[in-house]
Amino acid sequence: MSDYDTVSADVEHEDEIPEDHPRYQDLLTRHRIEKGVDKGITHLQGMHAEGRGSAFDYLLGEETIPSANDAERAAAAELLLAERPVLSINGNVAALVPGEMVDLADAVGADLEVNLFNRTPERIAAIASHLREHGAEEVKGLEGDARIPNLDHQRAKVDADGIYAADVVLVPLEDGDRAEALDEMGKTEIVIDLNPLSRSPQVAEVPIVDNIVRAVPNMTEHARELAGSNEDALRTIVDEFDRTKALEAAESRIRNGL
Ligand code: PTJ
Repeated sequence: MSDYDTVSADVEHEDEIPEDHPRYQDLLTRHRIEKGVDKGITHLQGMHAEGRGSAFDYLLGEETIPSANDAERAAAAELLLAERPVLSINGNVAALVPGEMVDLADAVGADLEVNLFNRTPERIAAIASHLREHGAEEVKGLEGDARIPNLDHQRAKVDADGIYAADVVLVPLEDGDRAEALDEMGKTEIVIDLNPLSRSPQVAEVPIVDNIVRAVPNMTEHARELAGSNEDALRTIVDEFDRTKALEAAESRIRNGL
């Protein structure tokens, strides 16, 4: 019998998932993605992305490993130092952590921008109103009046006064091409991705190999704790973070359980 057999597949509300289930967090995450698809927020491809993420998380031990915690602290410092920080929201992020992204934006003074791989006006509007239901006051991404250079199709569209003008961008669960194109624009990128070998964390200044449901609340906690720190102290946290070591530590945990 697998761990999943004890929970019915057609759970209506997430409160029905027993919190003492050994795979509680994974079941909750799957449920939120399914609901996101039902609501027109999450693309069907988001289910595949979730499946991949879930497999990596299983191998990580479904916990925030120490190097990921260091990355989350460095990311919080980087966002606090930024002049124009933006948190990018796609269909998976909106389904999994809408209120948590609003809290993080509030803690670091960042804008929220909907930025989709599979961009349609309907999904943009659905995600923006979902974020507003979770407390967001302003949501960018509806204009799409600028383009990320060297990237084709709709996924290059961003707001001129949002991601296009940002100095630091958080891009969770991101497609590798866009992460590379943002990197080429000179943005400081913070990426959350459970696959340390994916191109997005590989190009990020701060790669966070952790489940977004754990990473974002932890970044907010770090940001609130660091909020009173001066610029030098924040800069030291950023400078002391070693992105190569963090990626190696995550890969080693996944491959060897170490
Ligand atoms: O909503 P859209 O149209 O912008 O599309 C969003 C998806 C996620 C479908 C799109 O960006 C996509 O196809 O992304 P990829 O190329 O599948 O990359 C998603 C990455 O996120 C993969 O490397 C997964 O391992 C990782 N991932 C999935 N779920 C989580 C995750 N990382 C952290 N936390 C998760 N819960």
